[in-house]
Amino acid sequence: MNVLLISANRLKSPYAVYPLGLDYVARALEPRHQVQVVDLITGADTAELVAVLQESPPDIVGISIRNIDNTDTLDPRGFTGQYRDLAILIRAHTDAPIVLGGSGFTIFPAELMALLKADFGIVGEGERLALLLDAIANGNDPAGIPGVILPEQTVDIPRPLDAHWDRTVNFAPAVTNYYIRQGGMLNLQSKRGCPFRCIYCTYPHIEGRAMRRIAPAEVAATALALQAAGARYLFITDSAFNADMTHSLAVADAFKAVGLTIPWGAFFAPIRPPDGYFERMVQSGLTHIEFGTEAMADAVLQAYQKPFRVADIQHAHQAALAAGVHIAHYMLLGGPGETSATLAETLSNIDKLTLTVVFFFCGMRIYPHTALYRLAIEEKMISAEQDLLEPVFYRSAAIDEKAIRAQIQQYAGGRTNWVIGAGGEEIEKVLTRLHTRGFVGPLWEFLIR
Ligand code: B12
Ligand code: SF4
Repeated sequence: MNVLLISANRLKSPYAVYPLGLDYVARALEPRHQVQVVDLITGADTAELVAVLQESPPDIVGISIRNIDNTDTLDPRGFTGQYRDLAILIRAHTDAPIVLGGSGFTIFPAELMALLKADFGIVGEGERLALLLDAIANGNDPAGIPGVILPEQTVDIPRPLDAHWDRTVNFAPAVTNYYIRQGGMLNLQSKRGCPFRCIYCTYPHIEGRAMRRIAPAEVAATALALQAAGARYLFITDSAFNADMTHSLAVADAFKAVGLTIPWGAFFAPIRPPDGYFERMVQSGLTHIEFGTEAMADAVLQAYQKPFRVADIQHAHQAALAAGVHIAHYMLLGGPGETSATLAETLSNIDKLTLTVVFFFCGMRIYPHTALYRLAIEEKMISAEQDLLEPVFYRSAAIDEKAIRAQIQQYAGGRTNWVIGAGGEEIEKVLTRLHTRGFVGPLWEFLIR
């Protein structure tokens, strides 16, 4: 079949993110099917998309839906209207069925199926599209394929793939070169799944709770291929790269063994590392750590069910600092247990962290399939029937978002390394300018104080 895969994400904040998921979907289809990828972030406009639909008419169109909104209460942006318009445009030029997938879709499948009037959806891992195409080609009922959903069907939770998954690194110039020119960042995975149970987090729902690891040599071979293709920086997109200390070290060692020379970064949980952990990471090229810290008051960390406490954060921070890596901490304020006193404790503890940049997100978005969702229903903040595609944020009874922001601003004074939200359009413009001038990576290191 002729398959057209569209990455619908146009968001360039904080920077443009390579649509990694489509590499896996494409690999599961090739060579039995002809796959063409259109990435809307690269500037492909309506006319170009229409030209693709007319010149090589697809038998099926897959739309990858990553972001629903930017989860930023200060500068809220939603994207579902764009996706609906995209589906209308596609429908106007082809009768081919539309299939939806992606991390955003996996959180809100029923809502997006209805909004985009799609024919099929795949929750979780899109490699299963291969099975759906077989069913369509053979006239079989696709309803029983795990993860495949049809319009108005009740949606089950994603079932992780049993099999190994492979990636076609997409070197199509129209896709890859854009990222190579704009900051040089490409991305890769070393495993899927997160075993932790943080109450607000969608990642275990999207990827599963069991960690499914990719052999370190294979991760390193992919990294080397990306470097050879022109990448100047790599981001490992694992939910928490260090959730498996042994595997993450093996991956880092494999990077070194294959002679990877470009820098890389990843999300880390601020849990206590074994001695020498970050040093070995740095020796293999790690330059940026993004800690998902969320709070620095033990009562709140406990309420969020984080797998660490303040002392662990301080320990991990010092260990990373000693290894000479750039450190950012991401905070998620205003969730269950937050009060003015816990916030004061968090701010004062953050203040003791040296040489870092801190991003403050004020307001915890309530997602289905999370403990926070169940709590919000119990507390009658939302109803079980409520549509959460439009963001709803948990409100701590003791402190509201405005008061949280005011308290941070008052404490922060003129600190330039304390950033509220993702930085909005202003940061996006600065990063785009720097990336165009040849700077590589996430660049938040320039804010470190
Ligand atoms: C890594 C990551 C980041 C990194 C990316 C760095 C980089 N260079 O890659 C950074 C930190 C920059 C980032 C930023 C943001 N992120 Co983010 N991020 C992730 C994360 C953890 C992994 C994404 C990923 O690459 N996965 C690996 C690939 C292989 O998987 P995948 O894309 O899901 O694809 C698979 C399936 O979804 C499916 N699939 C994908 N496409 C398609 C298409 C079809 C047709 C089919 C059938 C299947 C299919 O098959 C694929 C293979 O199995 C996800 C959470 C998660 N665990 O998924 C959040 C996530 C995508 N991010 C999210 C958000 C909100 C953001 C930001 C808007 C936050 C902000 N305010 O700044 C920005 C947006 C950035 C941008 N320009 O788009 C949300 C999106 C949901 C929402 N509320 O909208 C997520 C889901 C986290 C969450 N809160 O739940 N992010
Ligand atoms: S460690 Fe990170 S990815 Fe895992 S559940 Fe907690 S917040 Fe989510």
